[in-house]
Order: sequence, then structure tokens, then C-alpha cells
Amino acid sequence: MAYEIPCWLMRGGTSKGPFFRASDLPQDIATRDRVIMAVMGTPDSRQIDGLGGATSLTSKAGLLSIPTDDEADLDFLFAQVGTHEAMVDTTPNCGNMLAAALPAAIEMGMLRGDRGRTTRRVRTVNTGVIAQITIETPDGHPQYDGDAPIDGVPRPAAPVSCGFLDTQGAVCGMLLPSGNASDTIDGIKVTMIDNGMPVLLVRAADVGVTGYESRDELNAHGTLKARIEAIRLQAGPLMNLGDVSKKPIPKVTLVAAPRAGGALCTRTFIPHDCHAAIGVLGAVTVATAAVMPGTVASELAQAGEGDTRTLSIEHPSGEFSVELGLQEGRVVRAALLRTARLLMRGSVPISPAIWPGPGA
Ligand code: NQM
Repeated sequence: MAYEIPCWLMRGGTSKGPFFRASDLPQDIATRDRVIMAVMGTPDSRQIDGLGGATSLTSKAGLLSIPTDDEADLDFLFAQVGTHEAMVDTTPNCGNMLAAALPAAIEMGMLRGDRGRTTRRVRTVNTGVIAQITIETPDGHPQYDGDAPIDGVPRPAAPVSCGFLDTQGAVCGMLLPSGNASDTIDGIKVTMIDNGMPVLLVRAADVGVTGYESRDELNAHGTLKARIEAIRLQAGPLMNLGDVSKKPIPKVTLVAAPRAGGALCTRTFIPHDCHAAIGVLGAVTVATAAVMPGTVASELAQAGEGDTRTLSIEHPSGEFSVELGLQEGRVVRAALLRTARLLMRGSVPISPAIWPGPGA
């Protein structure tokens, strides 16, 4: 008989995927990753034999546990799962899936919600980044219905407020891993930066596009993709990420002047396909570059003034507002709004050939 793993399928922001209690999965990492791939239907570009949605934004999983220290209330391990490629990567952060972690933990009975609103510190185990998350819990249980709209999700829902501190260099070790606000790779001026997500910024005009194209147009642009991938591969070691040929980071964001009243217009490759919107920590990192002198983003951005600024980052399906807190010109805090929803709860049967279950 197949062993059945308890599972909560969640949408977090503009991503979705199954959430598990980490203790319900194999503790050995190689077996755990085989189980996660089997659940998602990986490797297969259609993920027809699993829960994965055949795109990188819908091929993600979350593993939750209660920390043993008191730095955080909940530990969230994010797994980016390959579609056609047999890969489970726990190196990057994902601010979208993070938005679903607290409601999922309450659904699982791992944490109790407060009456009204619940605020907890959620640590992304991948990098140690801690976020303060607040959700609506009128009777102690997550409420998903609400009127907060986010671009990239068709219906408004209850707000999930996310506050981040100390995200600088979360993955690369330094905010500007090369030590410079801009560098030149293949004759193109770039900015390599990590304020929670490693991002390689390139002016769209420098690679022959406007930066206002649709996602489909950019996804069909083979020569553009080859050109930015060549730059990305050279940026990997300069960003302390080593060989990134099989890694989903750094992301590549093409930037252009805003044209819808925002701070900056973006098209983000994650890393090979154009994002329908922009990732959460990706947006925080791009907004940070926009307020830093000398980056390729600041030259084009309407970045505002003062120690608290809200930057609207334009993307293919709308905009993403990020509030930045600065101290002496440095970004020290970021806050933003997401929504999340429980899509299904149940259990996933696992072939005994992959994992016979605990204690078997
Ligand atoms: O940047 C997509 C997403 C993400 C990651 C990606 C994310 C983030 O939209 O924090 O959320 O950049 O691959 O979920």
C-alpha cells in the first residue's frame, strides 16, 4: 500500500504549491527530494503525473517546522522544483510562497492563530531571512476572503502583510557582491545586487528591446534570451554563486523608465522565462537598486525622496508596490502586501518504490 503524506495545497501571492510538515517527509535529503519530485511529477515538462503546474511559479513546495530557538516562530524551507529537469533547489528565497506559510501552519495545527489578526516571525530556512507576517484570523482561523487586490491574481483576497529586515546579501553574502554598483559584462553595463534575491539588472535598451514588450513577445525572443543567459552565466561567479547554468538564480531583470506612473518598468527572467509579474524579494531587490546611486536602475527610475518611500515596480501584468525604509541612504527595511489561499487539503500517496513511509 502506498504511504500517504498529509498535504496542504496553497496559493502564496502569484505562486502556488503543496505545503508539508517537514516531519512528515523523509529526513534524508536525497530521499526527501525524490519524494518531492514524485509529488510534483518531475522530471516532465508537463508534470502530468503530479501536482506541479508545469511552470516555475507553480512548481514550488514549502516545508514547515517549529524552530527550536526563539529567533522565529515558524521555519519555512522553500523548495524550487524543476519541471523538465530532475532538480530540487533550496538555495533561493521565495517571498510569494512565504506569504502562504503562516496560514498553512495554522491549518496544519502547528501554530494557533490569535483572535482578529495573527502576527508571527517566519524564518526562511534557505537563507535565514526572517519576515514578520500578519494575516487576518477573525476567530483564530485564517480568513482568505477579502478585498486586497494584487496584480497577477484575478480576485482580491485577505491581505498578508510582509515585513523584511536584514535581507542584504541574503544569498550572495553582500548587497553588491562584486563590490560595485555597476560592472560591464560582454560590453553591457549591468548591476549585480542581492537584497533578498540575487538579481542581475540590465537596461532593456542595451540588449535591443524597449522593456515594454509583453511576456509572450519576450519569451519568443530566442536571440535576446541567449544573450542575457550568456551574461548571467558570467555573473554567477562574480555574485559568489559559482556555476549557475543549472541554478534558478540570479534572476535577470530588464529595466526601462516607468511609463504607468510607477518608479521603474521591469521584465524579469526567472531565469529563462519571463515572469508574468515579478517575485517578491526580486521586487525588493530591484526597488533597492532603484534608490542606490550608480546602478543601472537608478539612472532610469523615479525613486522619490525621504527615508520612507513606496516604489511601484511596473511589470508585465501591473505593478508591485514595495515600501522601503532607509537609514543614511541605506535600505534597512522593506514592507509589502501579498494575499494567500488554501486551495485543497488532503494527502498524497507515494509509490513504495520511491519511499515506503516512515519506519518501513
Ligand atoms: O522573488 C519567482 C515568485 C518568485 C520568487 C522567481 C519570489 C521572490 O514570483 O521572492 O517570490 O523569481 O522565481 O514566486
